[in-house]
Amino acid sequence: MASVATNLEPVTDGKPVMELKGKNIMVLGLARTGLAVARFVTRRGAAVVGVDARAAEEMAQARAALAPLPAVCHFGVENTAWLDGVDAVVPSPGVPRDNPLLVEAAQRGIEVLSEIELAARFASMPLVAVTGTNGKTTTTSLLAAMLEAAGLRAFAGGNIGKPFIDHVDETWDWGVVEVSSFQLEWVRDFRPRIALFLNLSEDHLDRYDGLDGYGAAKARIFAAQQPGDVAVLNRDDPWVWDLRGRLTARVVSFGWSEVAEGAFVAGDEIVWRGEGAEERLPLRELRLRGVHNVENVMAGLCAARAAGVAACAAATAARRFPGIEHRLEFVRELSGARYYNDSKGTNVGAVEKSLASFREPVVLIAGGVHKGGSYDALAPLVRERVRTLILLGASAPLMRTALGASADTVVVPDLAAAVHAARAAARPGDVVLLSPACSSFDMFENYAERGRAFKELVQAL
Ligand code: UMA
Repeated sequence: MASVATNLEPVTDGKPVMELKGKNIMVLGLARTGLAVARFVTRRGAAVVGVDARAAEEMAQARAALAPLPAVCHFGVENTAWLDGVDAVVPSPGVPRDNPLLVEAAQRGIEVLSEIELAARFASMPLVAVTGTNGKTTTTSLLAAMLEAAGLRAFAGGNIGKPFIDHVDETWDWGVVEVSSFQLEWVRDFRPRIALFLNLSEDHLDRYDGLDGYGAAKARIFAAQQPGDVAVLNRDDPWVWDLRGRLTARVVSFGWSEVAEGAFVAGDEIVWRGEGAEERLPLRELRLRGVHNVENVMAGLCAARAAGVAACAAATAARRFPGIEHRLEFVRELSGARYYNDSKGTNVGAVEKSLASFREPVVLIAGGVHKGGSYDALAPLVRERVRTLILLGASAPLMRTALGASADTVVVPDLAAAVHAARAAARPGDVVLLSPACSSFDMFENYAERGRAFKELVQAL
């Protein structure tokens, strides 16, 4: 990184040194993260004790991937005796803190560290880390594009797609990692030079006691930052903005109203002001749609400028950025109605932002696995924008109770029925929007599979 000019002071402190050779590492959860961790630690001379709560018959892929490695695996049961002789435990993001093996490891004084913590200890590239309830993936991808537009090699990874640890042995000028609250639960020395906290609204309340517990896990993104680092905060999010007095890093902020330093919107332009300069980016030049995307671009500009990206390069990348799959993704127009796939809208905050992005009447398809929390906050926007509400999945009865009085509501058995009901309800000029406010695991492997299924059904109409 020494050859790349940035607006950051150089790193002066040393990272903790971790020796993996000859160590026994318990890898808890053997899906994407766990397999990447197992490959990484065995490459460095460690042996793996792999554990997954799922039955061996369901784990053919994991068994095949681990067979050539020095790994002993246990499927279907979690026995604390397997911690004997273990030096450290790396849980997957999906493993909750009260998992018996993690509780027992803590009691025995065995180190527990997340995959991003382990990766950061070995990574040589500087990191930008992005968290928040919504907008993480767009901002992460956009930031990587801004760094690339400045001629820097940057990957976008972490919670999106390829785990961070898979990038550690590659050559990059910057790593841009999307990090979830789950991944941040077990970090201690994970130190992004630039860390962004975009917003906080109710999500994952099946895992956290409340908004404060969820936010506190996300705020760990700043825990190891030093005075030369940068924290990018949303001024309009009270929970996030409240952190500003408690951070070690220099705070740079974005929001809708004018500030002396940071990003804001003036008229129909994004303005970035700092270091005695002012840059402007007309909103109409962006391909991204929606108010939330204006916030994502502002956050990206703040971080890219802190990383030393010239304003013109950052603005060019923002102009060209097409958006990401499953996030307000335009699918097709049929009989005058426009169909959008927003399968990644898996919580109430995301759906609010998506609905607010349209002026047209909306036929909304929602529902799936209930993650705790309330749907009441959606009622005003549903009343204002939604012509017909089509509900599916396990959460449909709860959603009908909360929202049924605000729009014509129908409950359907599956996504195919939802798409057909939407076509029947839509009039020319309407928007048909899949934005579920729930996760997908009752009917699909994940939100991406749900989004792809929706697109296929819409294309087949
Ligand atoms: N398991 C156990 N014991 C438990 C719980 C789970 O053994 O107590 C096992 C399961 O049986 C399963 C494995 O752990 O085999 C699943 O682990 P995982 O859920 O962590 O799945 P990964 O495939 O490793 O994916 C994780 C992230 N998943 C979650 O956070 C739930 C992926 O984020 C991420 O892309 C991937 O690591 C790579 O970093 C997904 C996600 O939904 C996209 N994230 C949430 C979000 O964005 O809202 C946070």
